[in-house]
Amino acid sequence: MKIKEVRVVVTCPTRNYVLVKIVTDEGLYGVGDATLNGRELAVAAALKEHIAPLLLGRDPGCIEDIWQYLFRGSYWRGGPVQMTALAGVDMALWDIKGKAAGMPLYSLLGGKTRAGALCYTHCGGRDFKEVEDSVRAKLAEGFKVLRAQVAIPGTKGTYGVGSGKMKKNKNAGMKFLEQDALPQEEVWEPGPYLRTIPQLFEHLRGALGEELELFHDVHERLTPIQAARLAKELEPYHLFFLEDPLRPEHKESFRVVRRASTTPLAMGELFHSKWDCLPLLTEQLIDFIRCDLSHIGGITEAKKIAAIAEAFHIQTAWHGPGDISPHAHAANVHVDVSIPNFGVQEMVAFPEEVHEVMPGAPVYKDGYLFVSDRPGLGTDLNEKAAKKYPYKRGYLPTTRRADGSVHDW
Ligand code: GCO
Ligand code: MG
Repeated sequence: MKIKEVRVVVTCPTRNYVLVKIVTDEGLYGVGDATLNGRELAVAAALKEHIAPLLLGRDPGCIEDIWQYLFRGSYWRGGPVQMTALAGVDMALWDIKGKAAGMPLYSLLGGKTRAGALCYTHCGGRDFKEVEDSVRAKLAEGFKVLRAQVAIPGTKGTYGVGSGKMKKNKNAGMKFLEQDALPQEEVWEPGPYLRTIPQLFEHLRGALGEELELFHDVHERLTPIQAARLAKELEPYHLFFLEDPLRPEHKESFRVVRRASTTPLAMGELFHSKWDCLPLLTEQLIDFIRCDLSHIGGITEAKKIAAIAEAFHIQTAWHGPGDISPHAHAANVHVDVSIPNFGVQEMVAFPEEVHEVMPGAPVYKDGYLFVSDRPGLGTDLNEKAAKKYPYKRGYLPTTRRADGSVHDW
């Protein structure tokens, strides 16, 4: 079997997605996710201009060799754009391998270690009561693990509570990306944030008890000593984990947070390779590794990261936001259900437009996600439907401190 064609599809069914479709001379094809929120066309160009010509005529079954060829063979390796492009290719190749073997991906990866993947969803609100109501509603839907975010008094826009530059579609009630919107600017200060979050969890535990699993996403905003203070003050509320407390660049700083508390720590959505993860794993500075399969070069790299983590008693919690496609979500769950050290899986409920363009997303039932037994990833791409939703330039929000200086969003 040989690779005959590499197609790159950019589509915006409410938000932008980049898909790689690899077609073989035997008619089999695979589709992978190469979406990088806010920089979609950079990845599409890398794929079309630089990577596709390198794939034509190759055996799609040699996934590891193609991975090494695209990563090491290019000399200029790594980074979000290239690792997202590589992820798209990698997922498409695994999809083809599964289809050629007549096996679902989880079976190729060693077979099921569990029936479904325990998953979490997001709960946000303008005040503690709204967050509590949101948690209650999700508990009623069967969720067992919940992420809680709340608006911070005196700030403008809070991560995980608002929804970025999206406008409501009157007919569907869905939010769509605005055409050519520029980044929304939010204002954030550590003082009010650090005072509010422990109070939020005090409220939630008081109202809802100890049974449910709760956690919080810091979104890489704190300094090491601030993160240490937050982790310590959250100890009485027994979080499932504290997500991404520090920026991805200074991994050694996790030692400061680790020493200060027993709150479990999770990190990784901004990492791009196993080497980014290494010090946190080998020093056991975190409890959950939560890379994004679409930004680390796909399933091949995820399997290796999971294996290294297993040796250090660390579980996986792969990134699963709405800005990566159902193909990536399916890849997440195939890995989740086939490795021994799976922890939890982030999930989103995709709008109808996404299902129309990319059918086959994992199915949610009573707190767990399930993938189908169809060969490969079990997802597909409806190229005709994709054309109905042309690309719209869009950005993630940016954050400034009260004095106007740029801060991490
Ligand atoms: C999460 C993430 C996302 C990111 C988004 C950026 O935990 O789900 O933090 O919401 O902000 O993927 O593109
Ligand atoms: Mg996050």
